[in-house]
Amino acid sequence: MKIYKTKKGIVVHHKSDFFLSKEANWDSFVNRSNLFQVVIQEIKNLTSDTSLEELTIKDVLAPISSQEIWASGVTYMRSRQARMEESKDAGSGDFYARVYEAPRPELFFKATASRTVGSGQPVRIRKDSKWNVPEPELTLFICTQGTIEGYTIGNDMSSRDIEGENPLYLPQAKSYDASAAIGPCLYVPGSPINPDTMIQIEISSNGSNVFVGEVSINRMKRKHVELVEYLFRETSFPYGAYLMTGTGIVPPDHFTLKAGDEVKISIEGIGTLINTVAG
Ligand code: DO4
Ligand code: MG
Repeated sequence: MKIYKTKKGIVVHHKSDFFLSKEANWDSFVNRSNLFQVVIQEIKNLTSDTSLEELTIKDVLAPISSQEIWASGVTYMRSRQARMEESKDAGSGDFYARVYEAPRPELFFKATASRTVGSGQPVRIRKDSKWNVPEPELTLFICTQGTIEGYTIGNDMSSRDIEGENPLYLPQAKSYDASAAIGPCLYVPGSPINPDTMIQIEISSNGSNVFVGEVSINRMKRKHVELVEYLFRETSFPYGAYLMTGTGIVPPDHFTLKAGDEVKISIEGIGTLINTVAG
């Protein structure tokens, strides 16, 4: 099942049918435990509407209202290696090796809805940064009770020169206007996502591919429930929360995004998140 936040309201796509929910409030609709089961019951009382099938990219909004987006770091070997390399002059490479092995994961606050864009909307790079990359990440949706109810695609836009200069600059490298993209929908499969699910990224500049990459989520060092357990330990989320699970794909060091580039991130079962870098 896929749940879309659209300009027309909340649209549920299940099997080949599309339904417009009677509930218009995103927070109340998604923040429920056993989301798959409760929505299955609700759509039994709705009539499917084929016109909703024509939802264009312009009608789809980021699947977020009052939820906070958090992110996990250094959960894949590729991220550990890239962070150690970028921060070696700051003498902080060792911290990344340590957090990769430590019981406690790296978790950081990424964005609220006001700094988040959906598919089809521009992401931004900071004007005071010269080295910027997208980070394609499977993103969990967790309800207030702490259970994983769904998934979306996340782009954790990152300024590598800022985080590499000093790890204490991480919040500035990660959190600024339009630094997070999620979408195109909230995918609610009703059971945990297949561990062999692939994440793919394609970056194009002036119509030509400049970077492609892929990784399976089974390459992640930590379990999803382990990340969620730490996130919810001493923090409550009255509207539920999103948690980006870290990147396993980092472009080579000479690569940086520039205005006009298009970033396409696809995750099997969820769809494709498409964003252009703002000028
Ligand atoms: O520690 C820096 C950020 C790590 C991160 O965002 C990732 O691994 O995806
Ligand atoms: Mg990341």
